[in-house]
Amino acid sequence: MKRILTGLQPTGEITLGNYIGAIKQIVELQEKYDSYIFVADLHSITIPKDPKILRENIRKLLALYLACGIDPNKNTIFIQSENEYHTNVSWMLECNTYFGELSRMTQFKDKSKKNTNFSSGLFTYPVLMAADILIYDVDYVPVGIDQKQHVEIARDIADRFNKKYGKIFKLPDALISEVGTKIMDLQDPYHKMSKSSENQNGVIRLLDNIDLIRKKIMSAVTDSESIVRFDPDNKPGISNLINIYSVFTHKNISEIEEEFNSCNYGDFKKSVADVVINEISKIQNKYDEIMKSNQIDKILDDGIRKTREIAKRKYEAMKLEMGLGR
Ligand code: ATP
Ligand code: LTN
Repeated sequence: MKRILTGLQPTGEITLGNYIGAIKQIVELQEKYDSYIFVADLHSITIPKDPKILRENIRKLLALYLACGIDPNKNTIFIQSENEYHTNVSWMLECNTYFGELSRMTQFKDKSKKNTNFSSGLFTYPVLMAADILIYDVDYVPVGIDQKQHVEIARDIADRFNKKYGKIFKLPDALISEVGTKIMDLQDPYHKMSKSSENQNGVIRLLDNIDLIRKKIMSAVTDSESIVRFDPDNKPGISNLINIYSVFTHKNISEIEEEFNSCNYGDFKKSVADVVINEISKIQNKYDEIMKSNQIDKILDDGIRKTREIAKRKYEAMKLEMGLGR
């Protein structure tokens, strides 16, 4: 069985973008792959975090994984920092990664621009991500398009390492979902909807109050043409809503354009809000139940036991080939 792995950062409550770009994909893929999903808490501290909030976010994210349909019987679920081999392996890979290639990462360029005093972790972040992936001999890494470059560098690092030290790693491929790959901010449809966005009105969070979700969709930025037509360059707001509607209804773009061809934007937005709310309210109900139960700890104990064993084997194999230790 082919293996997939992905992780989300506990940087805040997850958004509709994360749900569509990452979680929904895993829920489909878990049926036919050996699936690993984790909470990338070590990645989240590349930008300083309040410890108390971080710990709460880790738990919330895990509960949301389950509430969104990630099945613990079909997935190995764990927290990155509980598996110390990830950082060990990351260091060994870092010593086989060039400064130049990390400097070309667009996410690093964007995030470092926002903060002049950024940590070196922000720079080496893709190497830790490569360790997360390469430890498990993963075939595919389901991610949104913004992470594609990081999966590609993981592949380059693996290939270089294999050529230098012998075949230790499997070369992974990114798996990008076709529809709704990039959900845009509702107030600023030129930028992706992001957990850490400053303007709350453009971002739908899975735990937002249902009335607030409707309000955010109804006030999404559109254009003056008043025709529901998919044209991301000229009509990014409406195209984004079409994308969202398409994901939740499984209708394709031309079917949607036809369905709303004589509707105004208000009617279209109402339909978008209805389908989004229908799905999110089910998730919220499950989330409340999960938070009240103690199932998360049991799942994590199983996950860490299994992943530590796998990671230790890879780490030992790397050490041997690299001449480290006795
Ligand atoms: P941050 O604001 O902290 O950078 P983020 O919302 O961009 O967070 P990540 O934790 O970086 O989210 O990403 C988690 C997963 O969700 C990744 O696979 C990423 O590609 C996907 N993702 C994030 N934002 C979107 C989006 N707007 N549309 C589709 N997929 C997304
Ligand atoms: N960098 C990713 C989170 C992440 C990840 C991974 C995704 C860390 N390690 C390994 C896939 C595979 C992000 O910010 N979304």
